Order: sequence, then structure tokens, then C-alpha cells
Amino acid sequence: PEPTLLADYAPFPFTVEQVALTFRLHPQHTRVLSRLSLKPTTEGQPLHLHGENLTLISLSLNGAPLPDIAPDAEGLTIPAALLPATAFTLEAEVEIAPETNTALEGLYMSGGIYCTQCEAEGFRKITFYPDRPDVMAPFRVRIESDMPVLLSNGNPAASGPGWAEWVDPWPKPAYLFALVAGDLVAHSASFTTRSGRATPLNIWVRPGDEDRCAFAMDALQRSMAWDEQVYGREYDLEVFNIVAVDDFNMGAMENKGLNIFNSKLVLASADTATDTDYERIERVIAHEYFHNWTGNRITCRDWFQLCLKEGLTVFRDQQFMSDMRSAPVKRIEDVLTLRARQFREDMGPLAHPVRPDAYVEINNFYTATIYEKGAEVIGMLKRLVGDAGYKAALDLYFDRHDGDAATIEDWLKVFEDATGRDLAQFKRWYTDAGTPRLAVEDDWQDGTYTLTFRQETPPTPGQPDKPPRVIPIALGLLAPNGDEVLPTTVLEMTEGQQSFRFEGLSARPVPSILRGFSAPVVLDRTAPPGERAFLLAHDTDPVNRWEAGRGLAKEVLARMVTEGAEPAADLLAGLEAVVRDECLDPAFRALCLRMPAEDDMAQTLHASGVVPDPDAIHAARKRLQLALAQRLAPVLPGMIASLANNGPFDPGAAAAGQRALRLACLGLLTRLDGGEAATRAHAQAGNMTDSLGALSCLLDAGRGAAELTAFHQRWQGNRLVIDKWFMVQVLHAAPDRLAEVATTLTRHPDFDWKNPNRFRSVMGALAENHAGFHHPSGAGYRLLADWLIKLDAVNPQTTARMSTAFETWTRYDTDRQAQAQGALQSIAARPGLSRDTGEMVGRILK
Ligand code: B3K
Ligand code: ZN
Repeated sequence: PEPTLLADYAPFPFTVEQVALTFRLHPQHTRVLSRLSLKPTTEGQPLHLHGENLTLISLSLNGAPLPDIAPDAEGLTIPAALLPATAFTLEAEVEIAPETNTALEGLYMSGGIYCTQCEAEGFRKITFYPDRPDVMAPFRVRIESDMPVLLSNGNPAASGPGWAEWVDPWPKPAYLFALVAGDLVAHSASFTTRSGRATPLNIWVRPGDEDRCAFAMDALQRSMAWDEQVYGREYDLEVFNIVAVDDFNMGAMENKGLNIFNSKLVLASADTATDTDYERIERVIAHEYFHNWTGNRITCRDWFQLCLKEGLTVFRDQQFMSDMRSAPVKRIEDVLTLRARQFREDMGPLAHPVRPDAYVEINNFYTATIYEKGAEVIGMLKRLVGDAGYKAALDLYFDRHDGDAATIEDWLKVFEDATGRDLAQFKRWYTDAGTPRLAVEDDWQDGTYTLTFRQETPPTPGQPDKPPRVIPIALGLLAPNGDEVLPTTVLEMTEGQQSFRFEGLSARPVPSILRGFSAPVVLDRTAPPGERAFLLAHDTDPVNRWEAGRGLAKEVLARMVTEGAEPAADLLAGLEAVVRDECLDPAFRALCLRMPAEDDMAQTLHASGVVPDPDAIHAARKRLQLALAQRLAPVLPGMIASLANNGPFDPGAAAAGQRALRLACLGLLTRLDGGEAATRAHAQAGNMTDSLGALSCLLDAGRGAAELTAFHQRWQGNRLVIDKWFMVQVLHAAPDRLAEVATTLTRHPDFDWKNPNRFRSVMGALAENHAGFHHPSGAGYRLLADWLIKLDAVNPQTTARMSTAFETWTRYDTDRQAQAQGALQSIAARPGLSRDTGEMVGRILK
């Protein structure tokens, strides 16, 4: 298939003044009637409407039938000669079958509930329409069905037995359309906006799930208040509805006034959800709500501008989370995710700019680069223009572009106009792919300290040469006694190589570079011996303090892998000091104790020119954990006991931090006692975090069989918890046994592979078990490839997304490469492979 190009953008030659839809719902024979009020904006243009897999029943223009127009595979075209020069009405009736829609895009059914997913291009599977984000129109929707609850976007207009009508006054693109019909119950509350409008809030779930909605509701209310306080954005409809469904390709969707969520991002109770689940729910509830302004009121002109709404909304949800929880801990978690997902993507065959300029299937571009790097770029902008500049620019953005389908050029222009800054060079962050590497050298002479930086961005597909970018480098300097002699200062690097001088210092300082992770770059610094340990002990910037420990751990692990070195004493001593320091936030201490992931080590080794050996990395990481456990042995039991909380469950950040530190200690103790303490902890666990945490320890120690059986029995019928039961076994399987464990699980009667959550809980976890997935036998690669082939026939979107497990295949030795390549080729060769998966596998193999 031919790619779509940014350069080919042309406006739609009609406006849609009004959309009226009627749905007569039926599992196999849903009828959709549409009445579009259209007006040409350019003379003599044909009318192209998108439409896929629609059975056309009737079509008429201003009431006159158009019997000769037949749709093709992409939609229908009405020649200019048949169109009036002024406003006209086009009516169509189509038939669709939601029950057999396993791709979960368009109108489909999940557990007996009708629901929709239209972003990016799913609306064309519902009716004929200009399915592009720059066509915005007010919608009126009538639903006819005997389901008890009938929902669509906007405000409820009228209803009666078997029908309901909704009116959305805000013009919107079709990708924000939503409809839900089902046997649902609401957990309800309300929010009074700052101008005094009491707005009912409903979270709709299946009967029986309503007692697990309180946390999501609380997160929603906090999000609404925060967006008013921090961004001045108020909610704009008479009601806000959220619906949870079990079958969903991703996390959630920001449909106007009717967000639809994967149930795992709504439902939570102490005994069924972990702290990580709670945190994710809070973040995603906020994210989708924040889209109401950044995405819905101001949308994207075309899908190349996706980061306009996603990067900004991620940035906003990150700000929200750091206000709700610990800001440094949140930043560290974001840095971990960025490196694990976006840096990985940027270093491989799937690298693309934050604003791409070509795609085959747009669903393949909902990536860590668009989302996470898109947010980082905004963080850099904010750092460069300052808080006041950022606020002025955002106020101007909402003011100038409310109701628009905007571009990255529009976005940068508001910053230029509000702050007077020229952002021409900054724009490269949007147009150029790749993670810059920042090399740094320092020099000390006669009281002057000089830092010299050199930036270089490796080539990425289609972009061999990269000019220098502007990089904000937040820097602090510490005196040898740990005093801060230069508080955090932002250096603006604009050249390929650039020096910064600091005068009047009485001793050679220790630099703390890239504080708060001020730019998404790889810092290449060969730190002098002792520097990282010093920063781990003294840095006043918590993110860099953590980063020092992390950098040290990576250095030590790399030496253990490549030279067979021993775990270094300075790392163990530094970590011990952090762990024992009761002034430090337990969540922060837990993060320091977490060793770099195996995939992260493989990425680091590969970037430094070493072919990573997954088995050696796995073994070294275990040895390092054992050494750390031995070092901490005297304190572990005491810490585990003192961090226990027997009071009622509190999902807040402080209590979650204590649980995280306690489980980190339990993990280490398991290395010493073979799982004795974990067995007790599992038996006593009063919540899912502790239960699953202890179970993970047991599986790592080669135990836990009885606990697994009991766990399954207790949670049978609770889909979300059973997902965890599958996942934990795969994540913690010994590398040699992974393929066998996963294969056995796929034969379990509960392995409902058409459910994306369940599929990911086995196949996603398979790819996350680094040494197991990259087992030299190739069994991991083959197992995943076989299942991706199978899933592609029913759900291309989830298949394509999961194929990214293979994006690192060229990092490894030639034997592994041959195995991975063979697996990828078996997917590529599959007759009838979807466009989604075909594009991904093609790019990965290139
Ligand atoms: N906008 C949706 C993602 C849609 C993905 C389409 N394949 C969720 C979000 O980012 O909030
Ligand atoms: Zn989003």
C-alpha cells in the first residue's frame, strides 16, 4: 500500500454543517442512517466519503435516490456533476455487524455491550463520512435498542422506552464519536465547575463491578479541579460519562463527553488491584479528561500532528501526577519508561520523528515517540521559555485555536508570539528522529571549571544526517564536601560542540549534569572513579541522585558481563546508605534498589558497541542482586517488619511507597532464604500489591506452585485478576522454561486469546522476559510469531503493536538474529496479512 504523506495535505472541499445519525442496534444487522448537511467550499469538486465494510442500503441527495453510486473498498465518490453548488443534504443507510467485529474498531460488542472505538479511522466502519480530523461538525444521535442504557456524546436530549437521543453542541471530528448500549450500572457523583455548574459524573460498568469505581471517580474529580486551577480549563457539557469495557485494544479513549475505558484502567479495589494499577488508573483518567481541551476543543489538522494532542496531554497528565504524588519519584518513573520504550524505539528500525511525515497505517504511530517524547519536547520548551512564558503561550493557544484543527506550526507560533523567542532550531525536535548523544568533558584550571559538550544524533531510517538541536542542560555544581556551589542552572546548547565556563571556584567541583533529566538525550560521560558514588550520596537533585546510582549499577553490571568483574563495593555501600536513610522517601529508596532491567542493559551494551548476551546479563543481574542482598542482610528483616501496615488499605503515594520498599526488601531477602519470608508474606498479604509481590518472589525462587493454584481458585471469574495470574507466571518463568510455561498457559481454558488484555498477559509478558524471549533456541521468537499470525486474522491493531517485541532483533548475535529473522519472515510471508502488521514487520525487517 502507498504511504500517506504530510506533504500531500489538502483541505476537504466541503464543510459538514450538521450530522444526524440513527442507530437501530442489532448484533448482526445494525442499521445506521445518516443525514449529512454539506456545503461546498470550492467549486466543482467531487465528494469523497470514507467507508469500509459497509453494506449500502440506500443513498439519496436532497431526497432524490442515487442508485448508480456504488462504494469501492475505501468508500464512495459522488461526481461533481451530480452535486449542487450550494448546501445540500446527503442521506445514507448502511448495515453493519457489530457482533462479528473482532478487530475492536468501529462499532463492536464486548461482553454483550455495544461500544465504539473510532480513533484513528474507525468511524468509516460505521457510516460513509469524511473520516479525517479536520472535518468538524455538531452531531445529533438517536439510538434505538432495548438495551437499558443508551449513551452517546454530548448532552441527553430526549428518551423513551427503547430509544434515546443525544446532542453534542461542540463541533467535533468523527474520531471522537462514541456510542454505548448495554446492561450497565453507574457509579455516580458530581462536580461543580468553577462557574458553578453542577455536572453529574457517571462511571458505567457491568452489574457487580460498581463497588470498584470509587478510586477512578475520585481521580476524575481531582482531574477536573486541577485543570481549572492549573490551566484555567472548565468542563463544557451537562454530563460526563465514562464506560468500562473488557475488550479494548488500548487503555482508553477520550470521546467527547463519553470516555470509553479498558476496564483494567477503571476498576480497582485493595484486594484486586496493585499500586501500579491504581497509579495507572489515576493517570489515564486524568489523561482522557485533559483531552477534552487538548485534543477535543483543539484537535489535530491531520494525523501527522498527533503529538499536538498526545504529547501535550501526556505532559499535562505528568504534571498532574507529580502534583498529586511525589514529583521526583514521578519524574524517575517517567524517565524509566522513556528509556525503556522510546529510546529503544528511537535506536531501532521503527525510529520516527515526533511529527512523522509518512505512514501506511496511522494506528501504528501511537508510539512512545509520539506520546512520551512528544511530552519531553514540551517539557524542554517549558524549561526554555520559563513557567511564565509557558503559561502565556498556553493561554494564547486556547484563545487562538479553540475550535480549530491545528498543527505543530500553530503550536510553536503561539510560543513565539507569547515569548518573542525564535523556535526555528527547536522545531528539529519535531522533525528529526533519533536520540541525541551528549558527550561531555571537563577541565579545571586556575579556579575556572569548563564543561565541553558535543552532541551527535545517530542516523535513523530515512534521515542520515542530523543538524545540531537546541538542548537545555540543567546543571548544578557540588563542592568536594557536598555543598552546592552552583544551584540548578539551565545551559542552552545550540551548537554541535559548545563550552561553558564557571569562574571563581575554590576547588574542582563535581558536576551534576542534566538534572531532572532536562532533555531526552543519552549522556555519554566517562565519570572519574568515585564521581557517581559521590553524587549518589550528595546530589541535591533527587532525580540525578537516583541517576547516579543507576549509572553506577549499569557500569558495574556491564563490567560483570563483559569482564566477569565482581559486584563493586562502592555501589553496594552507596545503595546501603540510601536504603538506611530514613529521611528519604520510601518510594525513592525502592527505586534506587531496583536494578536496571535486562533489556535496558542490552540496550546500553549495544549502544557502546558490545553485542549483548541475554544469558550473561540475566546471570550478572542475579549475582548483583545476591551481593546486594548479602550486604543488606542485617537490615532486611527489620525493614520488612517495620514497613508492614496492618491498617486499612490506603492507595495514596506514601503508603504505596512503603509497600514498594518492603517488597524490594522481600525480593532481596528471597535471594538469601530461598522464599521462606515470601511464603509468610504471601499468606499474610491483605491486598493485591502484597499478594502479587510475594508471589513474584516465590516464583523467582522456583516455588509458589500451591500459591498459584490457590490464587486461581480464589479469583476465578475476575478477569482482571486472572490476567495477573497468567502474567506473573510468564514474567517470572526461568528463561530455559519460558516457552514451555507460556505454551502450557495458552492451552489453559481461561486463555481467551481474542481478549487483548488476556493475550497481552501471556504474549506481552513473554517478550518482557528478556533472557527467555531471546533464548538461543529461538523458541520464544517462534511462539510469539505463531500467535501473532493467529491474532492478525482477528485483530490487526493489537497484533501490529505487539510485533514491536522484535524491534531490537539486530542487537543480538548472529545466531539469535537468524532465529528472529526467520520468525519475522514467517509473519511477513503470511497470505492475507493485515496492512497494520505488514507495515510493522516490513519496517522491522528492513
Ligand atoms: N487517543 C487514544 C488512542 C487512540 C489509539 C488509536 N489506535 C487514547 C489516548 O491517547 O488518550
Ligand atoms: Zn491521549
